[in-house]
Formats: sequence, structure tokens, C-alpha cells
Amino acid sequence: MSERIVVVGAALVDDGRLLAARRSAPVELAGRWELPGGKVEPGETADAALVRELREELGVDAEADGRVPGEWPLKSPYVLQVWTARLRPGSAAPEPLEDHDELRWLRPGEIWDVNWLDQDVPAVRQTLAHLGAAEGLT
Ligand code: 523
Repeated sequence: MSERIVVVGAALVDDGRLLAARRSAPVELAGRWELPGGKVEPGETADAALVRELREELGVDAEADGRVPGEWPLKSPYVLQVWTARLRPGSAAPEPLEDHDELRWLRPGEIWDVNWLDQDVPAVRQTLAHLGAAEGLT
């Protein structure tokens, strides 16, 4: 059927802060900030992909909470979906192990201080609308 491949992004929230990650590759995306994540593999659920990507890329033990409504087009055949996530007790703090060269925990009022990837902007906006008040992010 369709060639659509889901990329999951994590709205990783901790203590009223949202994690943003600065991409180091590929060159056309390097220096721009994203909700960290990656492609869902064949046979994998989106929330499992999210947990795997966060372990690989950031070295954390995270759990997915639920999906932020909506879906944002990326370069075909990819589409971006966002899941909220949190660190499990005892998790290491996130570190930029691969794909990223800097991380920032953004507090309310700092969310738009970083140069988000164009396609992440509507996803971040929707994430804030979805969980902002409950998580103290707005
Ligand atoms: N995006 C994107 N925003 C965003 C993510 C996680 C990904 O625009 N928040 C784009 C960037 C890439 C594509 O989605 O064009 C795939 O993301 P990537 O490279 O992080 O996926 P991986 O880690 O699964 O890719 P591989 O290196 O191929 O394993």
C-alpha cells in the first residue's frame, strides 16, 4: 500500500522542562534543534521505537506516555508523530551520544529560544497545547 514511514519524536518532559536536541548530521539539518527520535522499524510499535531511539541517542531509560494528536509531513515518505515521554526512575541523564552535539532542557518561556527544524515547529506548538498546562510548560 502506501510508502508512508513514521518518524517518532519525543516530547521528553522532566520537572516542567522540555528536552531539545541539536542535530549534528546530516549536513542540511546540522545545527537545527529537534524533538529527538527516529524512524519506526518494520514490526515495531511507535512507542517502542521512541524508547529505543532515546536509549540509543541519549543513553536514557524513558517511557512513552501517550501520543500528541496530529501528524506532520517530512520529506516523503516520512511523517512525524510526537509522543510524550518521561525518564524512568534511576535513568541516567541524557547525553548527546549520536546524531546530536548539544542538548538543552527548555523551561517555559525558553521553548522558542532554539532554532527548531521547520517541521518540528508545528509539532512543538501542538505539544505545548497538548500538555503545556498540565506539565507546567506554559
Ligand atoms: N526528523 C525531523 N524531526 C524530528 C526527527 C526525530 C526526525 O524532521 N524531530 C527527520 C530527520 C530525518 C528523518 O526525520 O530526515 C529521520 O530522522 P532520523 O535521521 O533521526 O532517524 P533515524 O535515527 O531512525 O535515522 P537513521 O540514522 O537512518 O537510523
